[in-house]
Amino acid sequence: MRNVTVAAAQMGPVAQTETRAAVVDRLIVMLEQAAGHGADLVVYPELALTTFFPRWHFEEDAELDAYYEREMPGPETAPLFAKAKQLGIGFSLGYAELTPDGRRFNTAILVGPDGALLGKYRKIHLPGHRENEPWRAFQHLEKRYFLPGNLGFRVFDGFGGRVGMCICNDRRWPETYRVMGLQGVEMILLGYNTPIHNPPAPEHDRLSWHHNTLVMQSAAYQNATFVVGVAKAGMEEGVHHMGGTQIIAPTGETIASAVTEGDEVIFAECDLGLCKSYRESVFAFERHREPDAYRLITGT
Ligand code: ING
Repeated sequence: MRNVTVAAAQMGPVAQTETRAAVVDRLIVMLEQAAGHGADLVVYPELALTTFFPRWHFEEDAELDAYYEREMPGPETAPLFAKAKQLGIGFSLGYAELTPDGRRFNTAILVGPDGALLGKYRKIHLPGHRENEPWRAFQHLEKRYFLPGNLGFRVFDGFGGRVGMCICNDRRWPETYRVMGLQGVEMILLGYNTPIHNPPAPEHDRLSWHHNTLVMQSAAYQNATFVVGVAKAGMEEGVHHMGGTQIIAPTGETIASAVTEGDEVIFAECDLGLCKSYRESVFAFERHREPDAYRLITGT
């Protein structure tokens, strides 16, 4: 038994005017709740420190820069790192990263219970569009505000197992999970900000929850891994983001679900050993996969 007690810390809306300090206070409240349940690891959403700013078109970079972190931890996020280390709890956190040489990424980090940085991921699948499209009820300008991630899909040793990360739209692409599956991942952590309404395809809106669960459950089963999906939810600056935060076992079953669209911590005690039952039978990759037949995907 290699048990990891994981806490999925769903967030409600973050207002445009909400300060980093106020948001960090909310994250710390959920961290302390998680400690009360004996959590080893807390998973926060994508872009957890700010409102989902890609919904707007900014003319000036100066206005845009306000949403990015130049250092992590920085003065405003240090209290979260300190509290987590004091409580002996690891966490993953999504934020907008501005590198010293001016590159912008949609980033997530994994921090161990001792405060050490275990891993970093930069979002690879950037949805939406690059130019302002005024016909939309709201924009989705991730292709304008971020570069595609340059760190690949990696798996890190931590919490007694193999832990990977991805971000939001990445969860809709099966390749995301298989690349980590081939590295022996046992738990994939992902945060998301998902508007229920998708302007180019409103006929999909009613299926938002179905699609959210479908992609994560199938990935967990097909790659013999736990998947932890954590929303920033609720009506945020006039845009309704779905909740749907859940913890999924390698069986493909959801074993914990959020029931609100606000700040809500859900828990599951995950025996990473459960992955073996699938990894050594139906999904024994080395015995059953046929890479020569997949060349159209790999482009090799
Ligand atoms: N958000 C959305 C997501 O992939 C989206 C984009 C919304 C895709 C609605 C499809 C339908 O969950 C982010 N941030 O990637």
